[in-house]
Amino acid sequence: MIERVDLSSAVSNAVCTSSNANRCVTSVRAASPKSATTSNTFWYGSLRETTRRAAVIALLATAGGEMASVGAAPIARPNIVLMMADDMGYECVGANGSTFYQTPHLDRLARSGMRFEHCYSQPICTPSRNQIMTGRYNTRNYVRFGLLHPREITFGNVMKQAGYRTCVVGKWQLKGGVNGPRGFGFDEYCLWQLTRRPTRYPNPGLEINGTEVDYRKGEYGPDLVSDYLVDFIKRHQQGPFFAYYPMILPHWPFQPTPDSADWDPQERKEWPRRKWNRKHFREMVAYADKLVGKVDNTLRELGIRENTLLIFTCDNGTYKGITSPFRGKPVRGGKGSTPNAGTHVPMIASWPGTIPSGGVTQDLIDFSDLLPTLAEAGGGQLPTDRKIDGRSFLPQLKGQPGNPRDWVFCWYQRNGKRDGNVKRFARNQNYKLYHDGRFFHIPTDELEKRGLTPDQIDTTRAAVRDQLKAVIDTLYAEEGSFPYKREAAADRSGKNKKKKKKNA
Ligand SMILES: [Ca+2]
Repeated sequence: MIERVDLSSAVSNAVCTSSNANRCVTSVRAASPKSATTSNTFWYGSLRETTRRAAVIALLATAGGEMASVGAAPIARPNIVLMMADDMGYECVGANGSTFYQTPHLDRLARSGMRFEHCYSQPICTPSRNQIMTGRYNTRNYVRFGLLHPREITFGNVMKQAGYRTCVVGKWQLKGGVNGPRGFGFDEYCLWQLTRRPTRYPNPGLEINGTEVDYRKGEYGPDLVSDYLVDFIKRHQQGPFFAYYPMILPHWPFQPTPDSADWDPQERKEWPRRKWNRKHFREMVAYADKLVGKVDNTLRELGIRENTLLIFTCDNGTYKGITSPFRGKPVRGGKGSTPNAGTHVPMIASWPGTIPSGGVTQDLIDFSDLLPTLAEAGGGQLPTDRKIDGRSFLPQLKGQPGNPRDWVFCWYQRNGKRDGNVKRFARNQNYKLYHDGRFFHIPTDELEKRGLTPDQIDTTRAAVRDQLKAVIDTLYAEEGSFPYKREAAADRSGKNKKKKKKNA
């Protein structure tokens, strides 16, 4: 049943602000509880599970001994905005060396803050989102594509417990039903692909705080979710607030943005693959950058920029059909694969007055590090009933040596099957070792075509290989404690099968 609802109460006024009221929504309905759970109540969306999980988190928050304080010294609590583009590899940012893509706002953030040359994501969306939100390697909590297990605790939960107002806007794709984002600690949300999968760019369908909203007047999805974020920031400018912005751009379908010469506000469909091209991808990267600038400028205009830690990264490498000129050579996108083209991503952090300007660091970062870093910045506490793999890099942001990593780790299997096709590797800035023994010197073999032969492995390289092997062995030994075996098995037997949707 479709329930007509009053926009003023059901949808945040961000949807119909004075600036966009003339192109406001044309169709709104409350998301039905059925659409939240469909055939998959075993997994998520069940009231019982949500209640049980909330109780666990509340218990963790009140049982002092159960939680570990991350930061010992009193700290000023900054606002935090974490932006994560979708499918935009390291080679797509001007500050990283691109002259092909136009990213003036990101370049300005890099100049005002710190740029990371060795940040590594997972090869594809859901694995990265699981890891960045929970601070845990996929080996511990990854069930399958398109799902974050409801018993996981995210940086949303941690920051909310720390007293932050929390919001998530952009792309979700982690199931959970209308209550999912709130269960993961977010007070508010404006998302694409929560309980359904409509189009995302021109005339999109979104879900806003439990309400499905369909747009039909030429609106652009990335504008709408960033409008919501700007409004959230304005409403909570007294802080502290935490906003997680997993951006919709510049993921396929590659088609015109409102800034493109061929923009068509009447377009209702996602363009088919045969029409995708690099020109539009390039324009989408520029638009993503523009939205980064929109958030940055909002913080400036409100006078809270110096009290806000702003981080930009990306969930995985560029789509494989896009080859970009970069530092004098062509770089083919490698989304879905483990070499640099799939996992080497941009990261820029800006916090004027706290992060020294113009810094470039070689320190290793992986996606498990975000949660402890945000927790330390905000005085949050990490759950102690589970292993958190990340390491805070807040000291480095403050210009201190900190405790940088010697390695990063990746456990990757898109469908979650714990079989012989799982890829595991550990790496540092220059060397990368896979579980099967393949060992690469990345600066001379970025595509991982050759591998080091025994005669190329001197004592120095052998020591590195031994160190990386110890990392893999340790984490491999812990795989048996994966807590969601029963659910994963049921999922694969078809018990929890949901109708197939287009993979996005
Ligand atoms: Ca992605």
